[in-house]
Amino acid sequence: MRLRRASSLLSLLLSTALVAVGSPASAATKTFVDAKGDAPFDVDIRKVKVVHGKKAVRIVVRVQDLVLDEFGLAPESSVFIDTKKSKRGPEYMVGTGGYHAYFFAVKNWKLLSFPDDPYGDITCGWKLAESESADLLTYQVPRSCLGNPSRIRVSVVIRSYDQDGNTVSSDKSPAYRKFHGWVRRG
Ligand SMILES: [Ca+2]
Repeated sequence: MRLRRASSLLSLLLSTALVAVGSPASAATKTFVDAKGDAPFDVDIRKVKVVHGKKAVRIVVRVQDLVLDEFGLAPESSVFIDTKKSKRGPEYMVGTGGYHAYFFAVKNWKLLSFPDDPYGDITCGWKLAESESADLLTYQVPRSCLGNPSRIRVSVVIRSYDQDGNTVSSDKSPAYRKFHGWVRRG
């Protein structure tokens, strides 16, 4: 499932890149730089790019040296998406972990299962692509999955674990339970 999502996103990204050349104003984009060396290289977040287009939100996370395991999976990652300033914390999370990619509703920074989807596989068309060679994790979520917000902001966490499931290291961008700036719909 993951691989199919990844390959379809790749082809989507390629076609989007070609289209974007002719319509640079179609999405609002902000890039946030994260400190280098504040975490071990395999979880060290360097950049978080948020592209808020008319139909989808794309979050591209660059890690200093992304290492995928034998299953082609990155360390655990969480992209928390805030859509309502009036409600505490983010409303959604898209991420990876436990050999799985998932999309959850969130309340007070805690993951909520959608009623029909306890494993976060809600099928609203979100996608994930991981590139070890480019050190990029790319998450794409249709705006309709997010309640069509006028603006969003994100908080990113990447963790690695030892064999017992204990957190070995992590990087949080911009910081624990803090968000980068708002990005309005382009
Ligand atoms: Ca960092």
